[in-house]
Amino acid sequence: MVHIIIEGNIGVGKTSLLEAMKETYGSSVKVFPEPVKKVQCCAGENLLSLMYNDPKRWSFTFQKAIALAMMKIHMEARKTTDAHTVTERSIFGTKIVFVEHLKNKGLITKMEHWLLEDEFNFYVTQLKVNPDIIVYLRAPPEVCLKRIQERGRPEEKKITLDYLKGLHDLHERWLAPSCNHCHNDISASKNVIVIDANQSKSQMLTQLRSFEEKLFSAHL
Ligand code: DGT
Repeated sequence: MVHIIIEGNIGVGKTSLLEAMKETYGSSVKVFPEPVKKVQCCAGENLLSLMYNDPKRWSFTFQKAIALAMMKIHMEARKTTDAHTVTERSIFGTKIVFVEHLKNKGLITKMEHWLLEDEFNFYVTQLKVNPDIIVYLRAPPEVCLKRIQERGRPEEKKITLDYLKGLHDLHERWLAPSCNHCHNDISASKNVIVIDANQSKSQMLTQLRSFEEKLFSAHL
């Protein structure tokens, strides 16, 4: 069985693709949506909202919560033996994109960064999270911003184009095939399928289906 992860910027359409895969492949795939609901209601508070309103105060707490929630999903996916698994985001994206961005912007301290890295290294080396393939949904940050504004999650009102550009660049460094920096990280040594997400949900699915053979035989 293959463990697939879906990565891409905020608002790019990961949830839509996940739903389309569920409809298309039925019980042969088990999908694991993002853990964002867990941070929208965390010990009675909305951690997603706190993080966007005061990133310096809450980003470290947020990353801890997301990392643990992600790991629970990875562990659950690993236990699945009767279906391919598809998870929305991964512990790798958490570290390589979000934690890196927070460090670059000075929104976490050096010590907080160290703690998050230490935790990540433990998770990946000791608990052996091992995805087979990454599907990278790629769209211009302007398109992602438009979709975020259209869906209108109240917590996300403060998301700026600049923020999305920063996240986009980190995704590109990690997963875009033409980039010299990619494939230099533990997870990016895996197979990557790049999907043009500047398209409708059905067109994204059509693109993905053209990679079916690679997708479902990816054992590295
Ligand atoms: P989609 O289906 O591609 O539109 O994806 P979204 O935007 O529904 O889901 P996602 O995972 O990109 O993000 C949900 C919210 O949580 C969004 O406001 C970004 C935030 N988020 C998720 N993971 C992280 C993280 O590790 N760090 C930070 N700072 N924010 C994160």
